[in-house]
Amino acid sequence: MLVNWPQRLGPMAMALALATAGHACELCRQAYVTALEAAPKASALHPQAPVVAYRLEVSEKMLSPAGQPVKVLALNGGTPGPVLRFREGDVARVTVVNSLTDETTSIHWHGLLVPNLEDGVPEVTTPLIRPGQSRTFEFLIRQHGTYWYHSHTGHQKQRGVYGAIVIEPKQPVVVASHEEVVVLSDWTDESPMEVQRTLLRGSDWYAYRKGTAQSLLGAYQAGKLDEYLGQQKKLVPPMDLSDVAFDAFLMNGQRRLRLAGKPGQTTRLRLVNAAAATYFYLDAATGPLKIVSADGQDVVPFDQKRLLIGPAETYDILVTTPATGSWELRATAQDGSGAVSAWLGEGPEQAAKSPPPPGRYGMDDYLLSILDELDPEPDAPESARPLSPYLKLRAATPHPVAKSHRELTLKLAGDMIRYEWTFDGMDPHQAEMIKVKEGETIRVRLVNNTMMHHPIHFHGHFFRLVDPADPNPATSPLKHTVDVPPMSVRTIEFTADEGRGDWLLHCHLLYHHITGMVRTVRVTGADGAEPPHPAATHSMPKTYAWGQAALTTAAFTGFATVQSGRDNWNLRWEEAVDGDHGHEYELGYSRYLDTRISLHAGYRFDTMEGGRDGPFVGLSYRLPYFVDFVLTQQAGGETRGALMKSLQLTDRISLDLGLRRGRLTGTSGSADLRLTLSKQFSLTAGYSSDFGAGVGILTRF
Ligand SMILES: [Cu+2]
Repeated sequence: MLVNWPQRLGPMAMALALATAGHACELCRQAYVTALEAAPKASALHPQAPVVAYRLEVSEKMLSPAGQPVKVLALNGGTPGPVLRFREGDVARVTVVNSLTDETTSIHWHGLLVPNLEDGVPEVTTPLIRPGQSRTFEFLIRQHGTYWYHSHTGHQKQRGVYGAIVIEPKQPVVVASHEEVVVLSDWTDESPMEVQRTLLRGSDWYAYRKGTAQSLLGAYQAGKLDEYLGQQKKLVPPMDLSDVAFDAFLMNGQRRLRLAGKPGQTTRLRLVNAAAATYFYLDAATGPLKIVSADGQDVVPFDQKRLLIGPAETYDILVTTPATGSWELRATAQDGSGAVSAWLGEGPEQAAKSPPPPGRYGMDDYLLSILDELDPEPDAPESARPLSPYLKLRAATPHPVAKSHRELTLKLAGDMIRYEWTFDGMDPHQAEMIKVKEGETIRVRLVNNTMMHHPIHFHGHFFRLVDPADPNPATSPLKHTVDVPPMSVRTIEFTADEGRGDWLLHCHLLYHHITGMVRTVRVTGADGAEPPHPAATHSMPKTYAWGQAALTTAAFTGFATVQSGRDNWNLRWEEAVDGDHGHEYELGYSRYLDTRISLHAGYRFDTMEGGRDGPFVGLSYRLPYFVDFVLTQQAGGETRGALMKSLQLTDRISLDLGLRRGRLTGTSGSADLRLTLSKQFSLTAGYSSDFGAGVGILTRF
């Protein structure tokens, strides 16, 4: 039927029909949003409820989070933004003012139960807030506890747009005489776009800077050479607790925080992990932490010596300040790269402990320890580097448990080499959204097939953390964010009872979210009725460019690429310095298919021995030990195979090897040693059969 359309309608009519269909769809999306906007707001629906209003202005400001003045995105002039305080039953009215000159912004209310339109995900649920514009959010406060808000636009959360939300219960419950809000975050003086670019280009720079880079020598010295080589053989990337090297870790925007804590006083600490990419271990000098709430939900109080708090999670803990002294509450980054502390009380300082540093090698041991902890022996002691204390979390009041559910599995997938993170290996632009009928209960198995932790957040709902062996599911914890440890599974269950619309499910590590670890859950009517338009994709910056050039006494070589999703546009060149040996330039396109295969096409200009100009097609295939094999066929009869391998000898020294054989151009090879000097520069020395021996400098741009 469809095949016959063009003949019937003619190409012009066909084009018009398609254009109109697309346009109509955009129009119906606008009509849908307009209707939502026109519907009565919370203050009209609940006229008796007190309205608590705030104004949040997003603007650019020079601040010094890590000591040096740098541009920060501030909220009302600072970061974090003000603590928004409400009482259960209030109507929140928050006006977000965008005072940025050339960027849109957004605010998402993390963990709050709000109508879909108020959820704050730009374009998916809520219109953009353009420069100079403002938007007023309104929603009824239907819960209590510690939550937070943050921008859901690009990298703005990393740049400072976040703050805490504190909601008192309807009937005040005093569990502590005093309370403090502590917002944890990570800060980098680099622009987060530059961080993302550094991660995408596959640079080891951050690992090197943190002293966590892996190398042949390091593995040998640690007695883990067999394991290291075994992983290289199986194409398992090096273990990595975190991707980025940060310049500072902060509490309430400060590198050292002093909290009021009178001797003998018990303080309720409302902890929010607003970091873009950091898990923290919390230790208190006063002893075990008494946890009373997790993700805003009251839990049966329990003691935890050391608390792992993932990005986007919140915990409320009770700490009693002893009679004398100043007591440290220390948050140590999970990768051991730094810490930040708050001090309670006055007098001689009592330091908290830090967790033992993570092993740089020994991934097998680490994975075994995770499995042990997920399924612990009775009375097993708390690990020195514990997982999140989910096994100890019990809801303070029972909640209903659905009698039946539909089950689905999402695989948390990652390609460390390309730095691409997904659910099920699928680009969010192509992946089908998950459709759930209103009232339906869905159980999602989050299967982490990667070597990293991922904090998975679901918008607008609480989910139940499912433990099939739990005899009392009615008190299983309710959360909005769950840490899924490496190579393990967490199961969550939610009922779609927070209204129709598109709700995001995503990894809260910002740099993962941006590469594509995100999925839309569409809650349809109970009969499956949907809005008349497709879900908008949560668009995040996805085009980045980078390159590298080496100038030695023998040759000028390098490459540059523009990457957008799985597409790359590439330029590659090599040219002898003396001009006698000719040059070879390639201009091309490549498409990344999966971890092992990419396809190439382009044009080659080759004046070296046996070379010629002409178009080529080819593919590259990744062999065990991360050896790349590239096969190209050029017009004019040149068939070429090349093998490439980069060996990390020590933290700073790598050896790049290349071997190439062409039907017309013969065999050539090269070996180059590189010594890392800085993020941009390396020294290089090597030999190539085409250009001879040379020393020089390599720059990454
Ligand atoms: Cu992730």
